[in-house]
Amino acid sequence: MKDRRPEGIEQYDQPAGGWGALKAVAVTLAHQQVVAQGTLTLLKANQPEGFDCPGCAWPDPKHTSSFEFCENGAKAITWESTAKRASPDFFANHTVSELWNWIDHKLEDVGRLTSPMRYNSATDRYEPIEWEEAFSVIAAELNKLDNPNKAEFYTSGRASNEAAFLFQLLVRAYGTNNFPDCSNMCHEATSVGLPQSIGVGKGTVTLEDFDYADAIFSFGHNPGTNHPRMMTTLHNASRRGVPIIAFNPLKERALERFAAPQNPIEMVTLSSTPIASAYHQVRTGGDLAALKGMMKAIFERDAADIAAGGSGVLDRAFIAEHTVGFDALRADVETTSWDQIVTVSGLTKDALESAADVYINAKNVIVCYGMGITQHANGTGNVQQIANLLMLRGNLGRQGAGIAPIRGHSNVQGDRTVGITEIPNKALLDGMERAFGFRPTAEKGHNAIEAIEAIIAGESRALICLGGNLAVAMSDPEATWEGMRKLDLAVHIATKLNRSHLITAKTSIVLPCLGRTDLDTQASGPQAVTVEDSMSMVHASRGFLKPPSDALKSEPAIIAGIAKATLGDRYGIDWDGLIADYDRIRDKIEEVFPDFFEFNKRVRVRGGFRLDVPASFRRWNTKSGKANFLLAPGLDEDPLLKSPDALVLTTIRSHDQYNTTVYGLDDRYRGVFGRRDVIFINKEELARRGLKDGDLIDIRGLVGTGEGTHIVRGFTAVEYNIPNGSIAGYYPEMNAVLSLSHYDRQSGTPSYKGVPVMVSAAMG
Ligand SMILES: Nc1nc2c(c(=O)[nH]1)N[C@H]1C(S)=C(S)[C@@H](COP(=O)(O)OP(=O)(O)OC[C@H]3O[C@@H](n4cnc5c(=O)[nH]c(N)nc54)[C@H](O)[C@@H]3O)O[C@H]1N2
Ligand SMILES: Nc1nc2c(c(=O)[nH]1)N[C@H]1C(S)=C(S)[C@@H](COP(=O)(O)OP(=O)(O)OC[C@H]3O[C@@H](n4cnc5c(=O)[nH]c(N)nc54)[C@H](O)[C@@H]3O)O[C@H]1N2
Ligand SMILES: [Mo]
Repeated sequence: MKDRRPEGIEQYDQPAGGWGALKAVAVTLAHQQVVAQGTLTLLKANQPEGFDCPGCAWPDPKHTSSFEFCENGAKAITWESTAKRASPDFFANHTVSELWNWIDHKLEDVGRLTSPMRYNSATDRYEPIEWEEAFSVIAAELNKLDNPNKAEFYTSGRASNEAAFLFQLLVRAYGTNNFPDCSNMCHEATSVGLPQSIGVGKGTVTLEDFDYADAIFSFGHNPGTNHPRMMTTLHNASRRGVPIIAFNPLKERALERFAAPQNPIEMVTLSSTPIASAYHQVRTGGDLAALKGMMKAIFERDAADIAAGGSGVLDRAFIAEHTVGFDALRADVETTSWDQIVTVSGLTKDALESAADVYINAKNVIVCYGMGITQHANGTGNVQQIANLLMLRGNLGRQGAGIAPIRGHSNVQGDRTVGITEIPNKALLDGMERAFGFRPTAEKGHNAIEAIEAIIAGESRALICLGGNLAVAMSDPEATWEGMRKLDLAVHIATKLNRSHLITAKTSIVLPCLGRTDLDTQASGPQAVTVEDSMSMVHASRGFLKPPSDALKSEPAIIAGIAKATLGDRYGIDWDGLIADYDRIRDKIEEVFPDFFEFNKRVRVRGGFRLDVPASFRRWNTKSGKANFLLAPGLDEDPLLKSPDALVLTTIRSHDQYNTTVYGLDDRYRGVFGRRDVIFINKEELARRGLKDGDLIDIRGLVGTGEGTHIVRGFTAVEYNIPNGSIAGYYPEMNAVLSLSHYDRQSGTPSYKGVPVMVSAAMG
């Protein structure tokens, strides 16, 4: 049986976690040559005196007494603390044209960057440059622009609060709000959708709430791979008998069965705990229909209960006191037919009714969700329907209940909190004026899509990236890369080499920075930075490893260097003073954002502190002063998906990658080994096209003409358990079929998980 499958494709029968996870870590440590130092490093991750793991934004338990084992956290840490180096010698030996042909995995695997480098087009190589010279070249280019809105300033979510705050200070003092950031590609539908619904763009639950939940729903996220520490929470909930209901087109292994590496009995007996009590394989893009189906069933149960003399199943007191818009929502849901709901969601009425029953029978419900919900043309609508579902039974603002968007990058939420936004509100502008004596422009700036559009149009001339790999993370690389090559200035503050650095502009500079695990020493001594997790807990992070090279600077120091060279003494900002002691940066953060009161004091308390999330206390910062039931008319997430031959492609992460960072070519839990050039598709859809398991196929995106060609050729079709109409492939390889024009109009989030495509046998 096994040898009839395509090469590298196997059935994976083990639970997630367990010995497989420990083995994977041992292999990673050895490969990165950090065995002794690495193991020690892992023990300090997410400990009160240690550093914040750069792996994800899942919170730490309050009483971190034991080491929380996490396979993918270990990979993220090891990848950063590697003994390998991308030194000037390396760049002398390889032209940029040569490096361009390397796969993404190999580029980052060269190791940590050790010296500032500038691209020389005559030699086609990156060559060393002194820091001060780099800063003055950047300053000259920025000051050459006749309008500050011609520069784009990208933030990836690993930047600390201190780095992000200084970055926004630099950019606002320079004079623009062009803040494309990774959140625009990620949870922006949350940041835009939830303020309208409940008055705050953040989750309402804390980690402790999971101990009091009576049911947990999981929509479109894959914690076994992307937030492995969440498995401890789900594992404990499952053992308490709490139903966990998953909605996901793919049967993700960790949501099915998980063996906790912390649990000696499960490890020794090779046993595991079932996680999801019900697994609904919703069609890609079918969540809006599934959510409306659940609500429809709830309304039907409610009517039946009242007819039988009961008091109904809704929390009518909550709805009356705390919400507006209930009647309109009910009308919208009741006029949607079961036929439509079943067709679009791909789930039976029975399945949706049983999910509704679990919801109704639980006193306290938490709904968790991830990219399967947000990265759709109606991502904002999806998020708001989740809020509606919770509001029906008052599952907001009380213990054990609430909404839990599971954030991606370890500080993506904090970066937004401290001012990375293209639409500054009055409080932010007032705060900046109070703290720095100047009022920044209020003019709306660019988000990620708008920034790329402006770059392609030739309107934006400079791009400065605080981390990340924007060119690869974005849709439509063909069009994006061509645009970026026309820039006058591209600057990347980075730990490792990636493809974005190889897309050279007239002037291209790579500035190597310290990572989370590295010791950061400034004039006043060793520094700590702070981060905010998915549940609004702010805490300190202190690296302790000897930096990979003496030439490295911290992100705050690099930003200050660019600022001093570019702005001189504009507004009298004491950049050197801020860098000498990060407490001073935190004092400024507190001045701008009063929620950070007594910042330096509170962050020194073990475990840190929680920022105020008004909706957690039933305070609704909305225009109506109440929580709003909001409508998402219709069911079709996207009319573009309607073509009869179209399949809906969703782009997913393997178990061996961190966004565009590809640690290795395996995806253990999905049974894929040594390759990523695969498309998951079911037997029926294969047969319908005269194809079979292992055939080579071409995938053509159906949105957007006149941009890139939107074709990926010669990938291998892998027969997989996935609903009709849905297929899946890996990000970033599949970004080539995506159009830049295909995104959620409300939030700007690209539709990475709902891409209409045609699939056919590979040509030639
Ligand atoms: N190891 C590791 N950790 C990470 C990351 C990483 O790449 N690697 N990335 C970090 C970042 S920035 C982020 S944002 C998070 C991402 O974490 P997740 O939110 O888990 O993101 P994905 O893996 O892209 O997709 C999540 C799930 O959505 C499902 N899905 C796809 N389409 C649909 C749909 O239409 N409906 C539903 N209901 N489900 C769907 C997929 O099958 C997959 O299981 O993880 C963070 N943590
Ligand atoms: N098709 C498709 N596209 C997607 C997604 C998808 O699901 N499908 N997901 C989207 C999502 S959720 C996100 S968040 C984006 C991610 O987009 P980005 O955040 O831009 O990308 P990353 O891959 O996380 O960035 C990796 C690079 O960050 C740099 N780096 C690592 N650590 C540090 C550090 O400490 N400091 C600095 N300065 N640099 C560092 C390294 O050079 C590394 O190469 O991609 C988006 N793109
Ligand atoms: Mo993300």
